[in-house]
Amino acid sequence: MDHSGLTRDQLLDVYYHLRLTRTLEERIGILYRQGRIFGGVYLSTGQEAVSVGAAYALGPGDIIVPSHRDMGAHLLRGIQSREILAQYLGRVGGLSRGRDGNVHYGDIQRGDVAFISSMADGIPVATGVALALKRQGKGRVAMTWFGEGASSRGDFHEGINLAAVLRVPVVFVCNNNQYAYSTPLSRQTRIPDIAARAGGYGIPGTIVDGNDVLAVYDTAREAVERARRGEGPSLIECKTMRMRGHSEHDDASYVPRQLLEEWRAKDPIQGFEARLREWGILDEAGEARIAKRIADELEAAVAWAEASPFPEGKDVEQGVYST
Ligand SMILES: Cc1ncc(C[n+]2csc(CCOP(=O)(O)OP(=O)(O)O)c2C)c(N)n1
Ligand SMILES: [Mg+2]
Repeated sequence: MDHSGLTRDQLLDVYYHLRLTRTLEERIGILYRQGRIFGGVYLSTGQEAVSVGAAYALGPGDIIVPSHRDMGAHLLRGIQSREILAQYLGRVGGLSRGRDGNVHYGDIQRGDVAFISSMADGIPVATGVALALKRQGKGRVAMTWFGEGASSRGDFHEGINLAAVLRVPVVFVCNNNQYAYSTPLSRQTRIPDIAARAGGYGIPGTIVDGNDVLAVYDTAREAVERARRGEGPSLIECKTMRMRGHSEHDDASYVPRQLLEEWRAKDPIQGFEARLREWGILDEAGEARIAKRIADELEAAVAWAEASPFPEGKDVEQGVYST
């Protein structure tokens, strides 16, 4: 059986990151419903394999430009769950040091470019990052994530076209979760596959089962290797489903229940767990150990975040202007 060339420890690490992503986001959802979070909360529940699988294909020197549903990518880049919780709680310990109450965070030191809220604007930014990396000539690559809705915006087309023409080392990962807020795919584009858009720019476009973490990893690894070889960008379309509302204030009542049930049966974490068990890599005790490790980590993380103070008014300009 092919395990994507990953060792047993790496496979368990992938599993840990999938579960950490889900559990951390569930915790954030609870904090939101308790009224303790200031901004909106956009979860990746049911599509965690897109950010985890793709980010797992990166090396330490690579740079990510995630979007609002890519918690797994932040975690794999070394952002700590406690920093993310402090971010959502608006505390000084958060990545924007209390200046933002949700998703606009990253850390350039760790190769994580903060999310830009304007949909698809991460694409030209990732192209610029990749141009800088190409000029450095060290074989580093950039990877960016966005939704299928974002792929109908101008920045997507201009950014990908420029990346293709300049042959810069960037991987474009589209999470096609069927909805852009309340708009289903069929009402925002006539094409069924976002990957087809790659053809318009002369780059490879691949469709992958976005709920199969190893399939996402395999496809991303190929695209990353191609970029490292100097062969330019690729577009990967991960077919998945948004299992929550657009944000936690939205009950997604406009999404057919039947569709959600179909996708619930294809849950990426349960599916991967079943395979790990089949391969003899995970058993009940191992699963319980990982669950406990995550629960303990998040307990400590929430306590750490809550102990972190709110920012002081006098520091509001700190880090805002270039000095
Ligand atoms: C230019 C722009 N238009 C509208 C919005 C409001 N908005 C935020 S997320 C979103 C939907 C995005 O859908 P998609 O790209 O499919 O990503 P998903 O949320 O499904 O992951 C919209 C319309 C925005 N942030 N930026
Ligand atoms: Mg979408």
